[in-house]
Amino acid sequence: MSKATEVDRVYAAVEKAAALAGTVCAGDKVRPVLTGHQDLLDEAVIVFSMTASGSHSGGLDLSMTVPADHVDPYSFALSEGLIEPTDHPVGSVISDFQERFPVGMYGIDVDVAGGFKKAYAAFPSNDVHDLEKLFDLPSMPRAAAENAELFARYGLDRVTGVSVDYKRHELNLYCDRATTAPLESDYIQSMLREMGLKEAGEQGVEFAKKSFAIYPTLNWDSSKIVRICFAVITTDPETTPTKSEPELGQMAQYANTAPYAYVGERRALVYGLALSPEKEYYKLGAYYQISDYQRKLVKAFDNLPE
Ligand code: GPP
Ligand code: MG
Repeated sequence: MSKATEVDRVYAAVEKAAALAGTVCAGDKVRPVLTGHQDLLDEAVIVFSMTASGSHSGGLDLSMTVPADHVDPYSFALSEGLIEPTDHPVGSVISDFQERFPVGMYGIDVDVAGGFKKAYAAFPSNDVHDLEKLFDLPSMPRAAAENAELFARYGLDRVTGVSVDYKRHELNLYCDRATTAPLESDYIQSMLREMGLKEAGEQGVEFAKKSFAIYPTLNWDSSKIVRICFAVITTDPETTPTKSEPELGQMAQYANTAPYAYVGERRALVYGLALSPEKEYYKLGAYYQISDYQRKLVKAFDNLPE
């Protein structure tokens, strides 16, 4: 397929996912990102993630992987005028990371209605890093080091990478589980309590037990943990973190109809249960394109005993 056709192919899928998620897709925000990465579109891992929301659409994000030898997503966004330069440390995380660590992969994230939103930087996959190493980055929120002991006690001290949200001024620490063994209910609830976050309901706990990744969100304003997300990877559209409507219905429709490009296989889905001090909400990402890495994860985690 020609490069222009590749952009149109992915853009059409983004529009379809946006309509399903009940949000608009702004061509002038999404197309520059696709065009700027057009050579990568056939190979990239691409996810369309919706946020389930009580009253209205919580929006849709497009995320795609960007190889480490490509211009990083933050530099790309600056050079394309998709974001303004800033003095806030949020603007230095990716360059601090690059200066000190090998990069396995970047990721770029666009709110399809609002524009460029996040950059991801991941360590090489055979090189999961101790959280401690990140404390040396001058741009790290102090909340990372201040919660180090707590993170270590709950096994959240080995990170695969970080994401930086330039709109919300937040940083996520992605912690993959080293095992597929289900988490214990007590572990989940006491972690939430100690972090000052809302405790999960019964359905939420059952869901969180099957997490393949857990990621806390920090900001630069306080040492408190902003929220945590339990993520479950599956091909089963019934694996929902809630039974409440209308979120359940929104997620079921999305899980069963979101566009995806790997014909003949089941759709790979990542459900998220996010808990802040006051509220819980749900996310659902449908992989539009996957790699063998996601296939392996799905296989490992989908076959967990109930
Ligand atoms: C998790 O963050 C999303 C990803 C890891 C998508 C990455 C996929 C790529 C193909 C790069 P989130 O969106 O749940 O976090 P938050 O809502 O805190 O921004
Ligand atoms: Mg997202």
